Amino acid sequence: MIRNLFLSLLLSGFAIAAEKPNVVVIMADDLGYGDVSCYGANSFETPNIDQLAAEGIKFTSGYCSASTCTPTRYSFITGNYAFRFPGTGIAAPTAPAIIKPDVVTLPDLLQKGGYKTAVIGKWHLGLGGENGPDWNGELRPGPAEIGFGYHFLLPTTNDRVPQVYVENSRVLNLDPKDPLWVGKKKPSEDHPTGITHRDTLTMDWSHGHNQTIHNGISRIGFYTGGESARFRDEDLADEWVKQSRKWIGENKEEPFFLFFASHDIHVPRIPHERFQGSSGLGYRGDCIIQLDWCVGEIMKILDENNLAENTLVVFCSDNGPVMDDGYADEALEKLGNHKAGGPFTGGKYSIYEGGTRTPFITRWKGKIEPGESDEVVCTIDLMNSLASHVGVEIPANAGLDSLNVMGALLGEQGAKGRDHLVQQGNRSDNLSLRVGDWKLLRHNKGQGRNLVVEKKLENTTVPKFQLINLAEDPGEKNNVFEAHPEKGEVLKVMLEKIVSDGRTRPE
Ligand code: NG6
Ligand code: CA
Repeated sequence: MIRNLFLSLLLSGFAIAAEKPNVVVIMADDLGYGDVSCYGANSFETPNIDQLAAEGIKFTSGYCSASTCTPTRYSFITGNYAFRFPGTGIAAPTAPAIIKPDVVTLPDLLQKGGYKTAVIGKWHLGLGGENGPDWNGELRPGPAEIGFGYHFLLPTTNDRVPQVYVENSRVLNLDPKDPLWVGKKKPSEDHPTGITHRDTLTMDWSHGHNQTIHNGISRIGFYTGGESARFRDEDLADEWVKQSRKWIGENKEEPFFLFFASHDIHVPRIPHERFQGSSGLGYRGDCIIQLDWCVGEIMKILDENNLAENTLVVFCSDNGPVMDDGYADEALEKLGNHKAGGPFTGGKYSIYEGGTRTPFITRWKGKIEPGESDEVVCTIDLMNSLASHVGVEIPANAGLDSLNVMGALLGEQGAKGRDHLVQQGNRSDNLSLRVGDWKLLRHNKGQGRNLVVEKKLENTTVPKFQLINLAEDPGEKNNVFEAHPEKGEVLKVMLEKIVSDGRTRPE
């Protein structure tokens, strides 16, 4: 009896020693540094995100690791720079699972640490084996095989087909009598597309995005069937919140990790009717208001369950802003004075700061002292930081580029963020390297993308190498490579070594 008491005291002592907060990572889609009011937007308000920042740490050098979706998400989950792994670029609707079951992931490590894990929202990391997704059967491998105990997904990204939810490896509400077919080729001569039925569209396309039509919007890719499983674009945000409320309610007794992968503000930007017109900036702005609402709801869910004081919330984005990304949704026309990239140059697809430096906020009530931090932190670091914090060891051959910056994420006195960071563009050989205030940009083929985010996307000719002093020139206007040749050379060699070494996390 006494021995048992002693044992249980000892065990509970250990439980206290390894601090295991719940973790909610809210990743926005295509949200720029200047797209929320606490980061300088003044054409509209984002009160919930502002409140999160006021209660936590607002990072001024918070990054995602790439300026498009799939590679950033790949790196967030695996801790590996995506440029090292071919096949991690923007995934097609029929892409097989990009992260194979044998890869050690962030959710794997947290599961090992006793966490319940879930991803709710946009996936865009492929599903299924070599032949791609089996839409009418089991969509494996997928999130379930790489550490997520539960998933409720938009399988690709919503400008790509199909518009169905996937819950625990199956398309939800699918009627076997009406199978879902998804493919790259037009299924029949008379299959309506954004080209043949352009006059029926409720939102016109501007480039690409002119294949199968669903909900009045034409998409990338073709599909037929699965009518009973199809959703309305307007309802996505509500669905993510609803499923999160349910999952958190059911899993709050154990430590949990929720990856809340919002689709806002990716194209097609179709906010719920109640948000339409709310920003004055057209649907792009309205989707930011919708995203802000989601953040407020997640905070409410934590409060309702009395969880705010033992939950670390991380708010981030998967890449920087873009205006016209394939639909005529008036993002550019209604922009006014709004600066989606804040003070930075470039946006989605680019290796300028606007492509990867985004809003980045951490909040943990009662633990994190509210404030602002200029330490460099990146979504790729969450794997090492969280696993280390909860006391789970990372195998030597995993999380190759994930660094432990937990002290910085928690705002601990004197704690440092990264001393260097590689940023990847749309082309995986366009890389930049930030070391302190210095930044080297390498455009391997001399082609950059949309340096000015307030312009239609285009390729721009740029020097192969540029050197920038971010402290003096955050807008990356002055290439000082020739004025500081030694500095430029040092960074060039360092970048080459980072690429050829195959890892940056010390062994
Ligand atoms: C591009 C698409 C763009 C968007 C992007 C992926 C065209 C012309 N452009 O190829 O609309 O879908 O891929 O965005 O098709 S991401 O945020 O998911 O990476
Ligand atoms: Ca994105």
